[in-house]
Amino acid sequence: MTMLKPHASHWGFFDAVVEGGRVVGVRPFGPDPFPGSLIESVPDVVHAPCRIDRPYIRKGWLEGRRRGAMRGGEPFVPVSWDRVTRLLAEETRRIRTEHGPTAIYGGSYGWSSAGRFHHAKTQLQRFLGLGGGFTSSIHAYSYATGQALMPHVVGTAEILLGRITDWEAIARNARLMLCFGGLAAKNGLVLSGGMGRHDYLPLMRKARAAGVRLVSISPYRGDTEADLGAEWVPIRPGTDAAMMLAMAHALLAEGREDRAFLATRCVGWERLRAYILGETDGTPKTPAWAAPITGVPAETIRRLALDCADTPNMLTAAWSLQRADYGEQPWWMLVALAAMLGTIGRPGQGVGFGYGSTNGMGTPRRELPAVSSPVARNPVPLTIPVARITEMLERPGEVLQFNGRDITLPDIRMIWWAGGNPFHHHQDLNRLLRAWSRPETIVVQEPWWTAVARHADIVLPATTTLERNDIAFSSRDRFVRAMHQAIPPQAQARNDHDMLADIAEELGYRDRFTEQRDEAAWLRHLYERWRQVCAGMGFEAPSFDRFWEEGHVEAPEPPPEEAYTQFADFAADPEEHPLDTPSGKVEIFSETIASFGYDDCPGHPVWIPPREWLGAEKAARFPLHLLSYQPATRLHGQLDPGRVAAADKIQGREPVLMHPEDAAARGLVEGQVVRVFNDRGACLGGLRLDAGLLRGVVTMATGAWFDPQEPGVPGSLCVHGNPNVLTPDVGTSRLGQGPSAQSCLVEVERWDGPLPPVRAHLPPPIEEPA
Ligand SMILES: Nc1nc2c(c(=O)[nH]1)N[C@H]1C(S)=C(S)[C@@H](COP(=O)(O)OP(=O)(O)OC[C@H]3O[C@@H](n4cnc5c(=O)[nH]c(N)nc54)[C@H](O)[C@@H]3O)O[C@H]1N2
Ligand SMILES: Nc1nc2c(c(=O)[nH]1)N[C@H]1C(S)=C(S)[C@@H](COP(=O)(O)OP(=O)(O)OC[C@H]3O[C@@H](n4cnc5c(=O)[nH]c(N)nc54)[C@H](O)[C@@H]3O)O[C@H]1N2
Ligand SMILES: [Mo]
Repeated sequence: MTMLKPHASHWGFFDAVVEGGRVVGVRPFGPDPFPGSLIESVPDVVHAPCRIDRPYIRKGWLEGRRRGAMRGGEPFVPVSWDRVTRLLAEETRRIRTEHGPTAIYGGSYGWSSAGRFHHAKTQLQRFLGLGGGFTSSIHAYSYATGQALMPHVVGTAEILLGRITDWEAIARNARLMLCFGGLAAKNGLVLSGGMGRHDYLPLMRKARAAGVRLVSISPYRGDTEADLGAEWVPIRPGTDAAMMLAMAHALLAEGREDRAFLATRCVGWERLRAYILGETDGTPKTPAWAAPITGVPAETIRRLALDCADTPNMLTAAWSLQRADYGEQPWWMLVALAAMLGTIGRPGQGVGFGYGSTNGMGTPRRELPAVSSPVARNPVPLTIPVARITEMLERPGEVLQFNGRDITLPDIRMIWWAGGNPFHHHQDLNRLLRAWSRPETIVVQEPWWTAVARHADIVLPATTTLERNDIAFSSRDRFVRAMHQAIPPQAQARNDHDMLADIAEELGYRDRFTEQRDEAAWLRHLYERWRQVCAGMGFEAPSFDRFWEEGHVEAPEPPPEEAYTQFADFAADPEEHPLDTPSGKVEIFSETIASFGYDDCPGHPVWIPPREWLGAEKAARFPLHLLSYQPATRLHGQLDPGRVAAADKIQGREPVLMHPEDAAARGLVEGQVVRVFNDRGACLGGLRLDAGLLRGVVTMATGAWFDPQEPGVPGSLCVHGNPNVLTPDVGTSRLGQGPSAQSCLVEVERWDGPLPPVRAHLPPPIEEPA
């Protein structure tokens, strides 16, 4: 018998087609205009051979090789749920007693799954918080730098993660949109929490049809869909701040800056102006100065600046620009440019970040409350910038400077991860692997044998979303989805909530953790709480039972005349609606940031050459700039074992995109396996030629599962193509301490050796007990 089960994922809503207890297919969600192909991988991954079937413990851990043990290379031994539950309760108690709660790292960064109740990280942090606390992380890999910076500049991080000026307002009012980093269509395939509609491309097309001229300033032509007809301005990676400064110079030279806006709605303009004109450092930031840095002709820079002065416009930059050395600078300078143009808060104009970074950015919507599990208070006040994890493990007791604070790094004895994969997301994996040897115990909850599970001591098999009931919700989408359980838990997998509830029971706080609700009671509770708040906001949502039966709730679309422009109130009346900055205005110069005394992020935007870029000395040895961007065929590491990702690989390896002339210069040909390397590591990839790349730039998507040829040995070749063996692990600056993966130089050569097998999608060696 065939059954259809309403379901949802970060890559969209769908119905699961179930036959004989297996998910055999998917049907896209009816109202979705552009469902995308990622859902097609769902049946493959749910029933993949690399599902974790039982709880496991690393053999060496059982034999006492804990602190100092190099993880990832040893077999695992299966254990029963009973035993592992008791053992984890004891271990958690012991670590807390001997070393205090800060010795447990529970930052657990990662996307988990779309369901809001069974959200693994939320469940884990609730468990650890109620149990006595843990060291946590702050900010997201996506935009950590912006999260630290923007509150100083415009008083809020909403300009990058919240309700930004919507596409409706842009289509109606703007006639030019400058997109640093383009508007990559692949990025709109996903939304954290899932979505009923992939509105991303349709909204861009609508703006284009309304007459908005799009300019994509990016090293890669493919960053904007061909049918959007965008002009392509190729730029060297990491140099956007220089181009923006030169645009500012061009505006100044023609007297086109909006003096009234700068005087009444900004502070610190005079300081930046002096820098642009070269009064403070002897270097005027002219277009001719920027041309050799950026590779963009001076005349193009000048013309674009003047076009902005002549035409109602929106400025945007991809989130990727700040995942780079000194990533604060291009974003801050983009705000300063919009301030010079006086566009901030004008209908459909100004500046916003991430229109090209995920579905839902700029989608017209009404504010809705969130459906979410309650978080528990963490009694430990210690949070580490999310991308400083290796440093935290390497330097216990030492001080890390961050956004005006001095953080004393804790001595971590236990790491516990649920719903994230540092061996996917973190930079310089060989360095992480060494630091990862320091704790005594590492616990990972995972449905699959991902790289983080393989590098754990204690592995708990989690169900996938198809094996439980849940509710999907995203604040950037109008739909709420009922996620019906489609199949029974596979093998001995259990959901994250239940496994933690049992450990909490051993530790004596089960009822505080569960609040004495089971799954069904939780879903009803979370929904009803949401429904009540909605009612207060004028939206009458149906009862839980009706919602569950119908499969989704749709909140009405706002009428077009409600098109939203961010900062409109402020622009209209800055006295009545000041920004939440110290001055109440846009801080082109920030006294607060200047007072930190960071030379890597001074008081106003500047050009600082990245540590790694095509203009660096190091480029003599590693002459190619590697951009490791988001994958079109999966979500990070998720869905990598599925058919969509598999179809894109070349001889089973992640594609490396290269300009045909760069390939010819190295004697390389399309479809060949290549070795990508630098001083930090090496991986294999499959060569794909693309004349839409700036010469000297190569790209690899993230997400091919880390597959070291010799597991557990730092520096080993990744045979599958995970670019994070190559990327540097250094904070953007002491202000943001964000990841700087995009500042990465490499070389590429032919791989002549025998082709090592990819084993990442098979279970690791397992030893049955005698
Ligand atoms: N070089 C480079 N690196 C990058 C980036 C880049 O641009 N370049 N981008 C960065 C960015 S922006 C991000 S957001 C990160 C993403 O990094 P992550 O969010 O860590 O990546 P995911 O692969 O989504 O990890 C989620 C994990 O949760 C697991 N999971 C799914 N459902 C469940 C569940 O129900 N229970 C449990 N216990 N686990 C579950 C999945 O199997 C998966 O392993 O990567 C970052 N890394
Ligand atoms: N399909 C799919 N979509 C995703 C994700 C996924 O895993 N799969 N992940 C989601 C997540 S977690 C996030 S945070 C967002 C990230 O969203 P983004 O950060 O916007 O995505 P990226 O693909 O890393 O980068 C977009 C483009 O920026 C360009 N770029 C890189 N460096 C520079 C530079 O220095 N200057 C200029 N001008 N351009 C540059 C690159 O050509 C790249 O293609 O994507 C989300 N969308
Ligand atoms: Mo992200």
